[in-house]
Amino acid sequence: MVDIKEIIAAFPDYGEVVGYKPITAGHINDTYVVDYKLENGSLSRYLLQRINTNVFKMPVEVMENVMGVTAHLRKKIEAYGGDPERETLTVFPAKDGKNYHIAEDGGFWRMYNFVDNTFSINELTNAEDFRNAAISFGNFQKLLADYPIDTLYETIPNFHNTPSRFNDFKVALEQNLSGRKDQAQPEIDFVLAREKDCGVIVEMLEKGELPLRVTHNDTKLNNILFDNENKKGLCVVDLDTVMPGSSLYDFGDSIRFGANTAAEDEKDLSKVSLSLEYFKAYVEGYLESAGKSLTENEIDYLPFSAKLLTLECGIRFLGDFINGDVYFKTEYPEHNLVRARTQFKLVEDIEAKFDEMRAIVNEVKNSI
Ligand code: GN1
Ligand code: MG
Repeated sequence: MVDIKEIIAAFPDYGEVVGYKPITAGHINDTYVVDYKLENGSLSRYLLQRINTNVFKMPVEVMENVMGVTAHLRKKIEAYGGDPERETLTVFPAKDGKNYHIAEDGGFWRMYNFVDNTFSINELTNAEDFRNAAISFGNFQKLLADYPIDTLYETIPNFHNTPSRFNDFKVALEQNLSGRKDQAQPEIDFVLAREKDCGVIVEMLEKGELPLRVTHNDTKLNNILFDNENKKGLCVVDLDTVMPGSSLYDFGDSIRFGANTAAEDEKDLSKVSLSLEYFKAYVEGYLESAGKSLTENEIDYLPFSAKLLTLECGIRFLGDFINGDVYFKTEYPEHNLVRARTQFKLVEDIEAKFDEMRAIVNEVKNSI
């Protein structure tokens, strides 16, 4: 067990520590909220996170990316008259001046501001919230459009390289480290039947048919903080995977998570489907905010990206199940298999609705 007090002590004494608690957010890092009482009696809240170094093997470079990206965003936000303290994350260095602290057990920690008066969404109840999410991620992409892409470290190589994910999956099958391969034969067959889809985006990037951009790469709906006051997207968080990539990665992953009519780990597959209403709202918000900077191909492949990113995530969940749950946090033994099934059900539904999705993109494209 880590001694959180010791970790907190490595960061500046903002005031008296009056409380700290873990929050369950994300499948990778560990996050705590720390409350300080300041000298003037007011409370100030910070976010303390342990970066999962099994996943992020280059945590120092992750922090360099985060520092660079947040500095860039801060300047842009100031320029348009926004509030950089709330509209992007701020890293608070440790007492030794580094932007991280390595604990005795090797744990890699960092401190962020906690953006007050915000909420996050795990499951949508209306299309308007999703439209706002699209505007946030679209703006995020626009604000980073002139970021010097060559200065970004590729902190997880081949993160959205689906053929490389497919190969990892085949290795997992061969090794069958968990011995659970037999429990997942229909799901394995589902993946193997879709091998040829895997290379589409990567090959277009290689051929220059899609531009390389600075992308977020983990555009789950709950990686946006919404403003309590106006209910609009305020701050894009979870910047650890900001890397060079395709805009389609960000669009596709948003749809995978947000336009699913059920949770990412819903067991009842009859509840899992692609909401065309939510899809349309996201396309509208995204094209409204980022549309003018996108190429024809980037727009035309939006529906395909939803399918591919959902397939890819399912491949990763299933691979992790077969590897013995070594990557994603799980709450019960079959959790990764359940997540994979959900993704594959969604892929199937996207395949069934593909023409309608294309029609929606064309309709929205022609209206902007
Ligand atoms: C992980 O940490 P979190 O929950 O934001 C994963 C994403 C997956 C996602 C699936 C670094 O994101 O790639 O899409 O789970 N992050 C990493 O829910 O692998
Ligand atoms: Mg993440």
